[in-house]
Amino acid sequence: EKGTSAQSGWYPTKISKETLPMDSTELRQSILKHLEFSMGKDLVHASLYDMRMALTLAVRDRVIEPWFRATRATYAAQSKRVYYLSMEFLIGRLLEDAIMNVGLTEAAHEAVAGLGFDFETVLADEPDAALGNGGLGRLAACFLDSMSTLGCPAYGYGIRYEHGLFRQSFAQDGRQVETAEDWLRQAHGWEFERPEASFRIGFGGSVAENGRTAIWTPEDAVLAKAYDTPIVGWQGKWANTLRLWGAEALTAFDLAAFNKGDFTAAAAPEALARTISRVLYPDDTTEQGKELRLKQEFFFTAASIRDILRRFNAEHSDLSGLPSRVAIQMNDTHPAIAGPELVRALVDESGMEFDTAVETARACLGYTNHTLMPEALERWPEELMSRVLPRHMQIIERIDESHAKAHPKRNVSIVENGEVKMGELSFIMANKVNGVSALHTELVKDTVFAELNALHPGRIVNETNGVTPRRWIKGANPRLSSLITDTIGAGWEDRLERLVELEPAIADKGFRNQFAEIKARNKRDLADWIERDMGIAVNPAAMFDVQIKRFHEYKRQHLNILETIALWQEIRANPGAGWAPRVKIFGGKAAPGYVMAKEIIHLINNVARVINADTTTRDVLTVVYPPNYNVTMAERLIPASDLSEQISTAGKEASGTGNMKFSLNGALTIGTLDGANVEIRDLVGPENFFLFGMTASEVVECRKTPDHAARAIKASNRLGAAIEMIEAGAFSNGDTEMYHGLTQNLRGHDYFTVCADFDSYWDAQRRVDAAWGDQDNWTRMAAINTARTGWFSSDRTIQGYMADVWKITPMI
Ligand code: HBZ
Repeated sequence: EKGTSAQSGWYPTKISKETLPMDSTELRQSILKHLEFSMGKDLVHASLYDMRMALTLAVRDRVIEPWFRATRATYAAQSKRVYYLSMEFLIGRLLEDAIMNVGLTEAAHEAVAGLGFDFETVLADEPDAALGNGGLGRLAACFLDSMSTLGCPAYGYGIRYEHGLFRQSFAQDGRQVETAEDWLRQAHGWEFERPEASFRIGFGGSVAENGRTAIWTPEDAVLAKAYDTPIVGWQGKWANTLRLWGAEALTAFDLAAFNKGDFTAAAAPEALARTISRVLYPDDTTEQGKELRLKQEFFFTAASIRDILRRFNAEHSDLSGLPSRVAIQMNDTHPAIAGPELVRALVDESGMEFDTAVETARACLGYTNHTLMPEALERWPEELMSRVLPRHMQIIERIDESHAKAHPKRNVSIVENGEVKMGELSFIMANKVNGVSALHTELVKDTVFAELNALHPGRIVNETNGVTPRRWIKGANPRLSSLITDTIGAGWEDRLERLVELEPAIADKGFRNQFAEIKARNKRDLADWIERDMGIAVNPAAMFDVQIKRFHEYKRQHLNILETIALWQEIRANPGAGWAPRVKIFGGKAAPGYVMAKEIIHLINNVARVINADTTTRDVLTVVYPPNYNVTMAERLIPASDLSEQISTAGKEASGTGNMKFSLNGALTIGTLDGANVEIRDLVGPENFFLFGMTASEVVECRKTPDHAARAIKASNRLGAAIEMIEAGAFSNGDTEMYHGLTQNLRGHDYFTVCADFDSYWDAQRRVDAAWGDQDNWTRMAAINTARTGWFSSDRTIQGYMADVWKITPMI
């Protein structure tokens, strides 16, 4: 431990062992051991990467004990297990979370500092695991944390993408530029490779009838190999497994081709097989119907089903008992092939009678719907399905036939107009179907699945989304966490309903001052980061007004930027009117092929450039849009936010989960009656929520007037002027064509009713300004948001799934 470091400018601080608490000493020894024996370095030569990996491995060691214990307890109790099948797990960084959950935060801090490294810098060295697009993938990650915290025996199953969600930059004058994400270029310190858990996954080929069963002979096959990551819950009481499948060729290398000197051909089989787990599809709203996507879906679903059956068969002999031991949750329709695949395995491989197999599979399966947007509902051409999965196509047709026979009066089918509708397939093969917020579940019943709901009353249930308070409060907002603990005592992290105990304290001025001071400090930290990272100076005393989420027209970032333009004009017209100073912050990515969303991104960057250059409004209005929004950036932004923008067209946002994170961290919401906003407003009270806009049914009504947008523009000078400024080239150096697509859409059919909701949004923003004027009252409202939103813990959500869908009781 002597000498100088490979990094210049630091020297190991000498700390005698006696002064360290036990854990810190032990951890330090463990880090040094891993530096030496896992990384092959001594401290003197250890890079930041080496230190981060050594710490990761030392912490991982501490997770092994609860992991084994949980596995053994589940096995001994023959307990039912949950299998959460998801194309996406948007995890972010793991190290800080794991350290927190095993109670090593202080020890790790001390040990790392004692070895001469800055703890925060070491944590920040970990790349985000960005194996997801947005809400759906992040929800899956929160669920993993909650299932482990609650002692719900569970496996997450997904794909080990080599490249996660693309990196975003604004290199081309404010346009989104995508580059490949590369998290696996470095070793992934958390995972265990499991070569013994490998399955051959076939595609294509032919089917031979064989009496009641069939023999499918695939044409191609790849190997699915398991990689396990332990997911430890709060206080290390339980740990589950995230099992991600990587694709490999069955034969790694074509030696014959190599020997003939054709090196490219020699590597071809390997390259081809690997494409299946190569990259995450970056589109979260439009269904692209690509063959590779179907193969990805089948690849991970089939490997998971085989793994589940292997585990069951190792413990039991009678497959009729499967539903009492196995609950499979399909996260949206991406794993919908689980139904037919399970039926195929039961019929073709175990000789079960077809109808019995369908019943058995259904008793195991649940399906979560995350969207009503027609363009996001998966449909596969029958031709493609028959070619890639011929046996599954037969099974789907048979399921469809017997469902139609059982319900002759109704007109619902899985296969229609040459397409296989995965939503209908999932519904019919699941024993429970759930929406993700109260409003969304009602819309699911009344719209997409109205017919099926009538045939199967009671099958649709609601499980309102939630977020893990460990990552989103304890980890992201340590200052607020300390205040909560000081006020209501320890133990709220896994009893988040206890946040209501904060409410009496809110009447106390001293408490409010502390609450305000925490927000102020978080904002100063964020302001420093913005200055360092983007070179933009923002006033930390201004209101931080934040909209962070994927870019989509229904989420209406363009409504926000139009209001920003109008506000800028109004401030210029009345500079002395005592404007509430604001920093408008945007964050988010657009699907690479989504032209309109990318136009909106480009516009925001150009509006930011123009407004930030205006010295007359600089003190009261700034626009910042840091590139490459991800989980880690969310952890930085949310605790520093005053105002949360949840402004989707009513009826379009299934739930939202960012909205919950903001409320919990003491931001007020400006929002529509959409998704879980409705439930947030019910809990915090209408007086602590800035509501605007049409309701879902009013939106539907509004669209019946074909020129609703033109009328709204005519009725609103502000809106008209803002659109005209864009058209006049005010944000495009005089180019009047640059945003033509966007402005024409707004003036034209404006499907997402930006124009019709504009004035209402403007008025709500001015109510926000007025409320900001009374800082102490603002703090009171913000603290009420924290105190009343404990219900949005994903622990509560998972308890709902366990009781209503999975029928599992917790093990701890
Ligand atoms: O799921 C989101 C909803 O938009 C949001 O309202 C909800 O809170 C969240 C969790 O329930 N949906 C998605 O994030 N959807 C996807 O990410 C997606 C990804 C790939 C697809 C389709 C959708 O092919």
